[in-house]
Amino acid sequence: MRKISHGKWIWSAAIVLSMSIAGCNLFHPTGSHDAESDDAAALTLEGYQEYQNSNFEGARKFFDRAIKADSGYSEAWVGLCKSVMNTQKGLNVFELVSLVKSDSAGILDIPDDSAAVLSGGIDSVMYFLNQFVARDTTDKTDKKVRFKDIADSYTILQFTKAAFRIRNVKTQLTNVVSTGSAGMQVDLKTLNDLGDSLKPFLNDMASAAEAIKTSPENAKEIIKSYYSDAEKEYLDESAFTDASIGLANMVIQLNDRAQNTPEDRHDVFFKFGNKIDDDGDGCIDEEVIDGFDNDGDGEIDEDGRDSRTHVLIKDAMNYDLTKAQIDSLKFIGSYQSVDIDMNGKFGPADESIPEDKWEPKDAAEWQFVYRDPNDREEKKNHLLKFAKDFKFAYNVTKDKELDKLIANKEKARKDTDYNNVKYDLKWRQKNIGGCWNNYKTEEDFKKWFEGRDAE
Ligand SMILES: [Ca+2]
Ligand SMILES: [Ca+2]
Ligand SMILES: [Ca+2]
Ligand SMILES: [Ca+2]
Repeated sequence: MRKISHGKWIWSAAIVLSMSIAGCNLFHPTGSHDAESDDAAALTLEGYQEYQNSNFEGARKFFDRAIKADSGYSEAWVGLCKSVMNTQKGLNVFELVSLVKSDSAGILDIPDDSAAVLSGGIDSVMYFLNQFVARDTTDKTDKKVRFKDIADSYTILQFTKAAFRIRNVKTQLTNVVSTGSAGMQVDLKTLNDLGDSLKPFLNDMASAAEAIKTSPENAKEIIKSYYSDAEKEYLDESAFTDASIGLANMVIQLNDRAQNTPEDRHDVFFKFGNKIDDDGDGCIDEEVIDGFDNDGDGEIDEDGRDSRTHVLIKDAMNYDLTKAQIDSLKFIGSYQSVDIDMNGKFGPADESIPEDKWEPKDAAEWQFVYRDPNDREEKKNHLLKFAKDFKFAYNVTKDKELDKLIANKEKARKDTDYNNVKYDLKWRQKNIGGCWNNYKTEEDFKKWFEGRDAE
C-alpha cells in the first residue's frame, strides 16, 4: 500500500477514499425500485429512466412530482438530489476530488467566479439533501433508502462546502485537521484566524461529522489510511470505526460550544494556544480541549492550549476510542517560555523522575493528576497537576457562585491596559483566586499585560 507522506491531510484522503467507496455513483441508493401501482412509485421509476439517459432536468421533474404525490418517498428524494447534483455546472465527483488534492492549493486556486458557481451548486444540492436528511431522521420517509446509504456523499459535499467557507481567510480545509504520532485531531490554532467564518465553518464540519457517525463503517476506511502499518497490526476493524466516531464527536462538541457561547465571551473559548490568558484567571492557555474542566474553575475548555500538545489515546483494548480521550500532554517547543500557572517554573515535566521522588522544582504542571483517562472518569477528576490545590474565591459547584466568579474573571479579562489598571493584583487574588495567587511580584503582574492592547 502506498505510504502517505508527512503533511498528509485527512480531508483530501477522506474525499478520495469516500470516492473509491461511493465510486461515481454519488448518492446511489442500495435497493432497486419496484413499479408499484401508486403515483410516487411510477413517477420515481420514470425519473430514474430519464436519469439513466442523462436527461437530468427531465428526471428532476419526475422526482419533484413523485415527492408531491408522496413526500415520504425516499427513492424520489435521493433521485432528486442526484439529478440536482448533475445539473450543477462543474459539480461532479472528479471535480471535487481534484479540488482537494493535497499537492496543490486546491480550492484556493480556483478563480472567484468559478468558486461562486461551485459553491452555489453545492448549496443547491444541500438544499434538497438537508430536507431528505431531516425527514429520514424524524421518521418521515418510507425508509427504503436511508441517510446512512448516502452519508459518504453527504460528507464529501459538506467538507467541500466547509472548504469554500474558509477560502476567504486563505486557509485550506486540509490545514485544519491533521494527523501525526499524537493521533488524529483538529489543529485548533488554525481556527483562531477564521473570524466570522468560524461558526458557519464548524457547523458545516459538524454536519459532515454527523454523517460520519451515521456511516462509520465507511469512515473507518478513511481513518485507517492514517495509521502506520505497525499500528494497524494491533488495531482491529472496530477500532478504526471507533476512532472515526471519536474524531466526529470532537468536531460536534467544538461546534456545540461555538454555537452556544455568547458573542462577548467568544475569545475565551476560541483563541487557542495564543500564550495569553483569555479568561482572566491569571493562568495562560491552561485548559486541555477534552470536554472537561482541568483547572477546577467550573468552566470547561476555556482558554485552551495548542492542540499539538494533546496526545490521544490509541489503545483500543483498554479505552473507548469513540470518546477521543487524551492520554497525556506533550511538550512543544513554542511553549518553552510559557509558565502556565505563573508560579515561576515552567518547561516539560521530567517523566523519568518517579512520582515519590518528585519535588516542587520538577513541577509537572503539564500533566493530569491521573494519567489514565479511565481513572479520571471514574474519580471524576480531570484536573491538571498545577491546579490540584487551587483556591477560587467562590464555590463553583453552585451555579450562582460560578456566575460571580465568571463575572469577576470578565472584569480582569477586559482590564488590559497596564498604565490604567482598574483591578489590581490584590483584587484579583481576593475576587478570583486560581493562578492569581501564584503571582508574587509586581513584575509577574506586569508580565500578564504583555501582548495585550489597551482598550
Ligand atoms: Ca486563563
Ligand atoms: Ca490563551
Ligand atoms: Ca476550567
Ligand atoms: Ca478541558
